[in-house]
Amino acid sequence: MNLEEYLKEKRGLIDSAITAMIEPLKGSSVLHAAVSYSLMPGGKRLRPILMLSTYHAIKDKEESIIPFACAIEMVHTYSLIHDDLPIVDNSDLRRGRPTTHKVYGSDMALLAGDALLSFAFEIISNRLHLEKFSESALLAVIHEFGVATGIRGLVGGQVMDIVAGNMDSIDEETILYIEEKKTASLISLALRTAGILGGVGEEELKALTDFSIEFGVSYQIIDDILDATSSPEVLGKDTGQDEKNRKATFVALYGVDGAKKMANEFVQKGIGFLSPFDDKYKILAEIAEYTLQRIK
Ligand code: GRG
Repeated sequence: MNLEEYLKEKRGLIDSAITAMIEPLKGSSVLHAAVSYSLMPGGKRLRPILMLSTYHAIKDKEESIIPFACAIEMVHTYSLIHDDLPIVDNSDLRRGRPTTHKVYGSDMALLAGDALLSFAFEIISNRLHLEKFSESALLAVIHEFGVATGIRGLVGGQVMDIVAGNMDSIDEETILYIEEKKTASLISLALRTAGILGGVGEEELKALTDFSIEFGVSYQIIDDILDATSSPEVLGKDTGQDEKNRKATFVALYGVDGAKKMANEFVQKGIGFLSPFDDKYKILAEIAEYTLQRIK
């Protein structure tokens, strides 16, 4: 199976699991409709695929981690819904369709995002997971979700993203802080969840974390490059948003070519952290390399 087929198969797995998970919420009519519209058919499912792939590399199976992979996609989708709102980036298009607030209104979009974040915690804290994982591993993962999505992660990064947009000048340190927090946090959460539930040692968990931070920063740089160079028809979302919102990005600081070079360097540095494990995490390196093709 080549990488594209692999990614497609894993996307299908995540899509089916998410569909089954949101089915019981149907009673909440408008909310279910807004949540379901935001989640399905969905995007690339990168974060859940990274989680499944990492866990599979460790345990040679993936079934028991699927709910956690769906939970991370719910967190990610919540962040996109809120990020698109008129009071934030004010975007009209996402994943090839009108944004959630364009269809359901800002009030429902806000609530759908809130509901998805809470739902993620409901899913990962289900006591049924105790049949597969230890109490301490599960508690650690719930804590990781809290840290990665909160002040020291996603929300903290987004706050700095907004603050930096109003600053007169931007520097590399500020941009790195934003990209590590708002984007690498969730990518790191995907790998760390797999590592913790897969029972890897401290050193291996650190290597997975180091890889994921470098890759996460690169993934955001790629997103910023595409925002400057691609089109809504190709990307399925609004472009030119960063310039419009005066975002602090490496594209703004070093130009498109400079940012491309950086995206490549971050991926290569990240892959280097996996080298002590030979081919064990080859799939992660392949996925990281594959994302660079978007800016070739
Ligand atoms: C300010 C109220 C308020 C909310 C903001 C926390 C938050 C909500 C946003 C976090 C920042 C954010 C949206 C980062 C996005 C990073 C990113 C690269 C998104 C695109 O990811 P892809 O390409 O998307 O994986 P798909 O659609 O494929 O899932």
